[in-house]
Amino acid sequence: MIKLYDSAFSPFARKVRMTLEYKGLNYEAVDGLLKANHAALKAVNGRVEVPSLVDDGIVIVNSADIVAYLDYRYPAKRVCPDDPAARVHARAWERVADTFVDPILVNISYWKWAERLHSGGEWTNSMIHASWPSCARSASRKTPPNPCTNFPVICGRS
Ligand SMILES: N[C@@H](CCC(=O)N[C@@H](CS)C(=O)NCC(=O)O)C(=O)O
Repeated sequence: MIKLYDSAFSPFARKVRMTLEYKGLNYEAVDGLLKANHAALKAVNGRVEVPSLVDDGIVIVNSADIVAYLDYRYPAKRVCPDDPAARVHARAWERVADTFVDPILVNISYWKWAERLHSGGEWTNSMIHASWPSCARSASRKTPPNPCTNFPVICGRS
């Protein structure tokens, strides 16, 4: 059975969870950031980061690599398009989400809720401004029809 070192607070782990669920794969999720699971996670990933995935003795770390592995190993219901141009487009969106969109969402949701100092406000505004050129570039790229348009969240279409 696939084992996912997960965390409800991690947007990277959420990306992997969404991929597993979209593909209908059975998996066991453990909260990798719980103190009780620290040693187990460290044994598979020296950086002690989620998401980390173990499948049939293979350890994969880093969300983009995990998604790419799952698409290759379980090709039914692919999340990344086969067409080369569409693939480049999808990866560009993934990078924008990983570097800008998710940190902004985390900052204005979890940390705001947890009343962390510096959440929301200036930091969020500066991130939104910094991310704008990348978002605009990704949105304006011409891309061929995408085979997974029926999965709006991953492909960014509705
Ligand atoms: N580039 C990595 C980033 C993973 C990452 O930053 N994970 C964070 C949670 S979002 C983590 O595990 N941090 C360890 C900690 O908080 O102790 C990926 O895409 O998977």
